[in-house]
Amino acid sequence: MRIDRRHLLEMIGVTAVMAGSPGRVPVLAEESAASAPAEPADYTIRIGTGLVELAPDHIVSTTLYNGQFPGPLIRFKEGQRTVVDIYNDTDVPELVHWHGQMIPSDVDGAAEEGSPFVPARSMRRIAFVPKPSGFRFYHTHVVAGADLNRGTYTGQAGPLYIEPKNNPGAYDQEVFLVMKEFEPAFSRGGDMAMDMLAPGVPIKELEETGARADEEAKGTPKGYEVGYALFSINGRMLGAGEPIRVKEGERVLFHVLNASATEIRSLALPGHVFRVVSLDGNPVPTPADVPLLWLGTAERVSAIVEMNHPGVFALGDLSDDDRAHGMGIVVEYSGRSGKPRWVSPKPFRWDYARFGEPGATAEPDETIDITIVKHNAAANGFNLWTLNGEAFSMDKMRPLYKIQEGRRYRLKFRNASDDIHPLHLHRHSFELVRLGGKPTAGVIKDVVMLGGFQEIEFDFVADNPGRTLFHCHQQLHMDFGFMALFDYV
Ligand SMILES: [Cu+2]
Repeated sequence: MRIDRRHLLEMIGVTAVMAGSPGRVPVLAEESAASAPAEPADYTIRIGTGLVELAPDHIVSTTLYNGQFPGPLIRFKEGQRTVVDIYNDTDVPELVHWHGQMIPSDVDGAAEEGSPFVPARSMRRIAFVPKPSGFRFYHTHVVAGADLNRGTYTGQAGPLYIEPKNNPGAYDQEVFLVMKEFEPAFSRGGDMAMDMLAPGVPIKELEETGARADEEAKGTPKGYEVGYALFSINGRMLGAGEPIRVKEGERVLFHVLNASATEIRSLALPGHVFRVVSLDGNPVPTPADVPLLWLGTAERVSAIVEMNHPGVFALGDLSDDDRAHGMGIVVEYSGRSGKPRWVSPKPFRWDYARFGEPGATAEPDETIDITIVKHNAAANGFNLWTLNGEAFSMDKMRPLYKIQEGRRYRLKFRNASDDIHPLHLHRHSFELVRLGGKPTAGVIKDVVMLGGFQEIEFDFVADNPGRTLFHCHQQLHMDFGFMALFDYV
């Protein structure tokens, strides 16, 4: 989606009109019930079923925000109180989660933290002060379980940018890219093994723990996985939408979001390099050039590409099959035409530490060890996930960890499974401390990929009181045990 001011103003204008649509009884959140009801909303999100034309011969029906995919680009101003009306036109309760923002639990949009649902056929008004600045996003946060018409399998996701108080911006064009699959289906086939994270050497002890869990499963094969028929960037299959039009010498700032429910995505532009400037919307200490990007579910990368190789190219995923089914978008230099070119890049290991700085992070006040184990097909044919032996219970909603405001916590994850897990902490960001035994500092994120049979350590400061959810962002994992709650004492 290309951004221009006129378009943005139109979008705001449209939503302001929709906020006043008649015939509905608003259910107001407690917070706003006390404030003036006449206050107009700054934004309105409408959840409802609609169509997405991925290509003329591929029109899918799913649940959308404001009738479109991706949901409208929202631009908040850092530190400026914002009122959002969320209308739920569906027959099931919904939740809008403000991913990557440090806001209170009741508006964060996670039931586990105590955010109220937006009831079916009703609305809810929320208000909060957006922060911190940078590239965030918003998406549904309900349990999908075995229902592929719910949760992040639907089209409920949209990019969100929180404008900093002062914008540096040394670029000519800003382009938001939302990567997303459609038409999901379960299969018995195992996850495709992916080996793209540094350092990539499996830890023997974790392999042994994983093997013991397999033995306990008594030869039960692995549980269901999800595959997709259609792939898209900004809701269009490769070649079906408008190209990104560039001029030679231009510096284009790409904000890339992996809005997949379950997949890890990659992105390359033949003949060009990405200068990564931000991860998950947070500027990195060492911007660095890379030939391609890897993004776990819900991760964001902001990167500048200098357009110095005129032609027509596919900016696309490395997987030939996924690209053939739509995962890409055409980049077209002015004055150039023809079929988009694709050249597969050489293998490249993704290493977050490349963007960090040497030197040590602050010492934590406390370290929490968490071992992740997969129990094959233990939940009605789905893999069940445990953290230190416990699968999260949606019925009990018991906080596993008590934390204290002001303290710095180090989370040390040990992955005794062969899957990559995009680990996500709500309402806080964290600093990467150690990746596969290698120290780093200064990389601030809210989602990080943990490779199969690997370890990772990150620190967060307990600076936003309230229930805080931690989970794997892979919908199939979070729905089947891979969650934990932190609560402030
Ligand atoms: Cu996971």
